[in-house]
Amino acid sequence: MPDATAPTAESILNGDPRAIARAATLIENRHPCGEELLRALFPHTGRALVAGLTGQPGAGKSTLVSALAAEYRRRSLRVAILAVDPSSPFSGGAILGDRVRMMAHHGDPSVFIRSMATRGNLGGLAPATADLALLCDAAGFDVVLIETVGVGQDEIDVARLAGVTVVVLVPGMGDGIQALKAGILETATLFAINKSERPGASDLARELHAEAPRIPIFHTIATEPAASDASGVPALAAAILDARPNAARLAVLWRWRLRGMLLERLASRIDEAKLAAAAEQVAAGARDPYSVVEEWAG
Ligand SMILES: Nc1nc2c(ncn2[C@@H]2O[C@H](COP(=O)(O)OP(=O)(O)O)[C@@H](O)[C@H]2O)c(=O)[nH]1
Ligand SMILES: [Mg+2]
Repeated sequence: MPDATAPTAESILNGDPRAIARAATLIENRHPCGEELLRALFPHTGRALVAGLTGQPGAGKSTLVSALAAEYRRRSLRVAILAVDPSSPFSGGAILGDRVRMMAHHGDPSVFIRSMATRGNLGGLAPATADLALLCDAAGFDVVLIETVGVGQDEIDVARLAGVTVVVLVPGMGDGIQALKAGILETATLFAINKSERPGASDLARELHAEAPRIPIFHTIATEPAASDASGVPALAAAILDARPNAARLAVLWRWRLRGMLLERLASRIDEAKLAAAAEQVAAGARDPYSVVEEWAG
């Protein structure tokens, strides 16, 4: 489907910021032009390191992402930041807050920042975010940092699609570890205990180590100057780069990703009117649901 507003693959490969922003919008809206573009760009991807940072609201993820971005810029790496906000209508302020925080990088063409709203995203959050990460990869960004709130399944899915997943925790979170266990803990590549100047940081580290002994733990104070060793940010930034997934891990990631893409495509084929009619028949006892599924998907 030709679209006058769709940027060329070449403009993305050249890192043209306006082209990247327009492509990101097409991809976020699941426009067919976005997919066409990604298909052309795919052979030029695979260089970027994609890291997801997840954790409870207020853990300091945005602050930490901004600090990591500053550290990577210090190393002359280009950084893309994708901030995924929960779909709650109460989160409007959070988007604004993140924007303000990220102003530190405003005007730096080597930092691309995108806030994504999950609300009204038809195809699901994870596929759109993963596609945006590919776009940034093709556009030449060395590191893609995805901030996601580790609360819902959608967010866990986002974390699962990143090559490296940093679970951000804070001391004194009480039974927080138990709550985390359900989903996000097993997706962790690294733990960051942020606000580690607070009491309880070493207790939390002990608890985490008992729970997941093989996952490295970093102590950070994201509000300290990023370059200072006291912030713990240079060490975390280096560990993220070192955790680059190997070929076997990438295949696992792509298996999840392909499954998600297939489900997204199949879901889009469901004829809603036909579905509603069949549902009425099943509800009235005129048909059994198994034969409906067999007839459509068999
Ligand atoms: N004391 C302290 N405060 C922090 C630290 N990191 C972030 N904060 C503060 O925690 C609050 C929430 O941070 P934010 O980055 O918005 O958290 P997010 O919701 O996880 O993105 C802000 O007021 C930050 O300034 C830290 O290491 N120590
Ligand atoms: Mg945030």
